[in-house]
Amino acid sequence: MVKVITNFFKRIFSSLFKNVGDVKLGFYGPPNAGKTSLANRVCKDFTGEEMGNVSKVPHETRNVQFKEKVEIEYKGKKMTFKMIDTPGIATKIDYEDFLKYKVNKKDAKSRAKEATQGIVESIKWLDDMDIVVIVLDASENPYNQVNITIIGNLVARKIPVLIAANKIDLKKADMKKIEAAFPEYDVVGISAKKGKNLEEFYESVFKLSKKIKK
Ligand SMILES: Nc1nc2c(ncn2[C@@H]2O[C@H](COP(=O)(O)OP(=O)(O)OP(=O)(O)O)[C@@H](O)[C@H]2O)c(=O)[nH]1
Ligand SMILES: [Mg+2]
Repeated sequence: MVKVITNFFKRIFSSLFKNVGDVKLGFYGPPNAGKTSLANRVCKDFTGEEMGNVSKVPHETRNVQFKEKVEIEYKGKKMTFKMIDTPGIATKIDYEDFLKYKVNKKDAKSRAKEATQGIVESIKWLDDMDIVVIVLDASENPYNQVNITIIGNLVARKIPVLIAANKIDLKKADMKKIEAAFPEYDVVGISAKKGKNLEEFYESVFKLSKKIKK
């Protein structure tokens, strides 16, 4: 009987507060930007485990992958996240692009097919996110259809967005250009690979979590 009553109150409580429980943190962005590298870095820091494979070949992540109960600590404060690493979103996938990475034709074709399905999956999961980190390569031109489409989708769904300008260790990285492209969003420059500026990243994620619509 006690259990029935507890469950009843739990149900009422969670229907009142949609975001009760762990914060669903999605990593979105174009292929090869470093989403998995960043997700791995965060996971490794706080759980000791990694999330998935990293590769210089684009579309390495072709299925949405999850890590539950990642407790991030920043300046003595703790928050628990469900992390979601997603396949890179692209407007065009051509199997021939994989051939230059010494992927054989058959594998390149199946990689292209899986990558296309992966994009559909990424978009499908968007609705489920509480907050989203858009991971961009800071050495590349930020003005492109993919970035604009992802941000537009998030704004329409009122999902708080943080832009992580990754690969700031590269000479070509241009933070000013990224900031100028997205003046109305928080932009944090990081290097997932070298572990640069992660503290600032965690601070921004905590700040972002306060913006979740109840
Ligand atoms: N120089 C540099 N390279 C990085 C950094 N972060 C990731 N990389 C490299 O960028 C490539 C792509 O990294 P991933 O983490 O697989 O990128 P992703 O966004 O998950 O890519 P998809 O799964 O294909 O969408 C790899 O070769 C990484 O080693 C960084 O901070 N600096
Ligand atoms: Mg990936």
